[in-house]
Amino acid sequence: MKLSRREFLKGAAASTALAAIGLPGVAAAAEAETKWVKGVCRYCGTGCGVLVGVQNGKAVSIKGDPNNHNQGLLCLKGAMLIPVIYTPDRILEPMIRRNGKGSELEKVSWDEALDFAAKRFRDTISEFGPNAVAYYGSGQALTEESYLANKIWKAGFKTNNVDGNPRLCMASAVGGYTTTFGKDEPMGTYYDIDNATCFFIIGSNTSEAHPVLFRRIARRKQFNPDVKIIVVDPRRTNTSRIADLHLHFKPGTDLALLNGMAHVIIKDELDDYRFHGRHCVFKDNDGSERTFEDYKAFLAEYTPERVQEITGISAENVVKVARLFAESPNTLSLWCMGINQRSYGVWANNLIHNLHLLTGHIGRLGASPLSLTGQPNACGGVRDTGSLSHLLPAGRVIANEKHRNEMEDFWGVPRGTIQPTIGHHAVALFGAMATGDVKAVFIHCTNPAHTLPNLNKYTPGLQKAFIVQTECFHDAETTKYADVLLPAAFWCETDGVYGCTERRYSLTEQAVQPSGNSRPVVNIMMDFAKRAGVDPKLIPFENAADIWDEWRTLSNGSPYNFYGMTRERLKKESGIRWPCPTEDHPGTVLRFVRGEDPLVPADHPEKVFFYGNPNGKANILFRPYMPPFEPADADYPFVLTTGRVIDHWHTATMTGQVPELRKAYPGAFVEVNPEDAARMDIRNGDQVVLETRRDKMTFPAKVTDTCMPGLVFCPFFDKKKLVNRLFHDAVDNISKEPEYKICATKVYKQV
Ligand code: MGD
Ligand code: MGD
Ligand code: SF4
Repeated sequence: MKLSRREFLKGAAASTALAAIGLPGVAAAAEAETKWVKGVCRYCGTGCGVLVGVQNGKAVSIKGDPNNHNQGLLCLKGAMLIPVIYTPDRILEPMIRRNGKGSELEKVSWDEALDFAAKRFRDTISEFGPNAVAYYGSGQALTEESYLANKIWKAGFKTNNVDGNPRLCMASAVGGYTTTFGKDEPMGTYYDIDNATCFFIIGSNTSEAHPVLFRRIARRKQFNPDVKIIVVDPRRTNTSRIADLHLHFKPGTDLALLNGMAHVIIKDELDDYRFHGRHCVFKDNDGSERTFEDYKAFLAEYTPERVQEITGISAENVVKVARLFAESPNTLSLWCMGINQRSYGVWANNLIHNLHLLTGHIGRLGASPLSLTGQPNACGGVRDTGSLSHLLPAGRVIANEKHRNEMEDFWGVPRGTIQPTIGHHAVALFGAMATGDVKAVFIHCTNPAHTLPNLNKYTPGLQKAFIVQTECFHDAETTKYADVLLPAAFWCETDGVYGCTERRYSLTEQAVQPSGNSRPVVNIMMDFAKRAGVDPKLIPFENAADIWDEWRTLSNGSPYNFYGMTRERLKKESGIRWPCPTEDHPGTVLRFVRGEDPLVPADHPEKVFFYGNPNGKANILFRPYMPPFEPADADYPFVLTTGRVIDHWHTATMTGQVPELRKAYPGAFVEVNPEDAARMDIRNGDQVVLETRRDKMTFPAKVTDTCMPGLVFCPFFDKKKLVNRLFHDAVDNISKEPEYKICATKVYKQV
């Protein structure tokens, strides 16, 4: 049955309204005895507020928080969180492998496990120096955990080998914001969705990856049919089904399209000369200043016809999309991994910003370049706390001596404690483990044995290095390599802050006691660090609330100021957006805008002030088109792309525990276009081989027009089919984020 777009919109708008029907429900009679505890959904960067229902000390139900931005709504994953807490797969006791890799994990006491782990770290540092140890963290860890780990490793162990999975995810967005605006994090918020008149959705399958936001977009369209939705994606997804214009194009060619749009906008005089003349500086790729005329000359080659040749998008549609973008009263760009996970991901981010700066679609409600964050706390926990190998908290960088000194003074350690050289980024870290340069790693809240690119190359590192891992579920692939496995309290069994896409920080309060012998990770880390020789003065905390207070104080005076968000306030309110410098400040909707953002002086002569750069202006950067690292060729004629499905979270260690979600997607598959399938005599369910330059694997075929001809798609949730074994490990030169979206492959039917 084919649905009309109108019918689809209605369905799309309704499909995520699960909280309203109470899932899983609380019996009406028991409702009165239920205590509701406020928190945030454990899964995606949408950051929906939740209320956890507790009876007799047990979490029994969940519903959307009506006071948070999601207005009481949750998607199916969020609504099904409760059974994940109590799955029999939970790790309930500390364990060690006394006789090395390959031996059995044995249950031991906390003392024995922590002493075993700490001794190995202490011995490694004294024999090989601090850079022989590392921390590999997560955009799903609580803010307090990431801030603490960053401090322990950089100032305590004195190594900058602190990185994590946001490197696989948001690093290109960070690179984009910092190279264009001087500081990371978006200026926009979810209110932009309610005010946009044109959505430019590029490289984001919002309907599956950010379902509650997708519902908000669909509703905006449903009630305002003149609002235009443009989707730029080589796949026909549920997101593209609500689009007025879907550009189904050759993967990896976005840079040409984005430059082509800028070309048309300037040629048709649709640029906002007044805006970019006052607020922007044009810069060549080498950083040198250029003029608007130089920019025009740079764009000259990106004619609609040339863009058509590169991308496969008709010249007519290149003109159409450029005009829609520029002429709409308020254009909102939303993007995610189709842009970030690319060998030129930072450049692609810059080119989206260029379009907003050129047209002046920025600094008003509904007009913004809003990068969608994937994980629930990649923004608040990792980007803002600077828990990556080249960063320090609140927008500081390792390479800047003044920044290092500021942090040394704040943390009370001697000047020179923080190393001046950056540490290993994620992919390089696992390479250094394989060569033996890094010998002991603390892995927290991430599953790299499943999610790193080119797995055959990097699992030897996990096999060789000493691994201390905090986890909740035995199912995680990385536990196979753990020498010490530490059971972590899960989600509402502990308390901490998550910061989502829109600079909003929300607190999850502890609702129930940790299962079995699991413990809050901040306590595990502090105990471990002290045993491993870190000066206890560096860790003067009792709990997460103390750590939050230190971090909040540190943010004061910085461009990430959230000093006004006390723990008490976060308990009362359902999320606050920074900047929020004082306890009576309501938080900021429009960043960089006078009268809205408290960091813009009230008497500043300009309405918009990009204070992230010293000159107060944003950069319009000249970024030429570059092809992906491994395009299809005569030997490997298909492009393989990977990504998500709505019902599973990453490696399915959590969603896989819920029968309803598991049944929706029991295993991985490969999507093949009907034309390609007919040529190769492939039918639904046939076993199809994907063979790349790294490895080959078989998957059941799903014949569907989702992919354009020449493209195949595999989800990566299935640990029985580790599709990342097929992928290369090329990374973006600036952000070091891997290109998970494009690799060349052969496709054939298994005989
Ligand atoms: P993906 O499926 O990775 O999801 O959210 P998304 O980025 O929206 O890929 C996005 C889209 O990029 C796909 O539709 C793909 O076809 C398209 N794409 C591929 N190549 C190109 C290209 O060259 N150009 C363009 N323009 N598009 C391309 C990711 C986000 O989701 C993240 S980062 C995380 S961490 C969360 N994970 C997650 C999850 O695991 N499951 C679910 N259900 N939701 C999640 N939400 C978050
Ligand atoms: P997750 O399944 O989210 O995947 O990669 P990972 O972070 O490796 O891993 C989280 C782990 O933490 C799980 O093992 C979970 O059981 C555990 N966990 C859950 N809750 C807790 C807790 O409270 N405490 C502790 N200690 N542990 C907990 C995600 C990564 O994958 C990301 S973010 C991206 S964007 C990349 N996307 C991507 C892609 O698009 N394609 C391909 N092919 N690969 C990709 N890999 C990357
Ligand atoms: Fe959770 Fe994301 Fe679903 Fe909201 S949209 S309920 S944050 S998974």
